[in-house]
Amino acid sequence: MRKSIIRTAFVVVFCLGLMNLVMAGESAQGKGKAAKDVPSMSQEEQIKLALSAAPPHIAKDSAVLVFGTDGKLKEGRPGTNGFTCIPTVMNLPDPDPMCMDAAVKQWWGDLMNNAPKPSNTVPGIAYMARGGSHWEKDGRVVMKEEPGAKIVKEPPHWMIMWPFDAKATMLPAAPNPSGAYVMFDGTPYAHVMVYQDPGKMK
Ligand SMILES: [Cu+2]
Repeated sequence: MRKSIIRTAFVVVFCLGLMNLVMAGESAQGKGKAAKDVPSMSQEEQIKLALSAAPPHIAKDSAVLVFGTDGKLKEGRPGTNGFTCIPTVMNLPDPDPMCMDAAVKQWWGDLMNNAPKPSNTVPGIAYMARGGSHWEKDGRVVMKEEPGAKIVKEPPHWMIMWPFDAKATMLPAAPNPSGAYVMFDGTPYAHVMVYQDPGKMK
């Protein structure tokens, strides 16, 4: 009797363990699918791509995060200037690397963790010299993929991560020929987009 209870317990624990493994494998696969191209690159390729987001004088001393085989970001190399570069933001086929200061790293981490609002206490700066993409629905920029939303490309730009309000600042709330707008206007993750090529900054 005692023995069979122990055996049953063992089988249950073993099966739960297997289930966890399978689930971990599935979620890693899900992430891998969205991030297919970049995480399959070598560490050196990912570092090179990440650093292409910032002007050379910033890139040369920046830390870099790269995707490990588990699809999660890990340290690719340390830095000394307070900036961190990642090889992709949205994991779309078009490369969209970003270099960010400490405040944006915090902002970005909060966004990735679905925090209700960013916790950076000072405005942050981020560079996307290769450009990027956003989701757009009915002419409005939306934060996430949703039914009816399409991907729209962004030219090379840099950003100020601080919850500016389009009405209060009188800045546009959508991309326009002036080259500046408040992205995610009306949300805690609002920030100013500046269509100016960081690659030309010195
Ligand atoms: Cu933006």
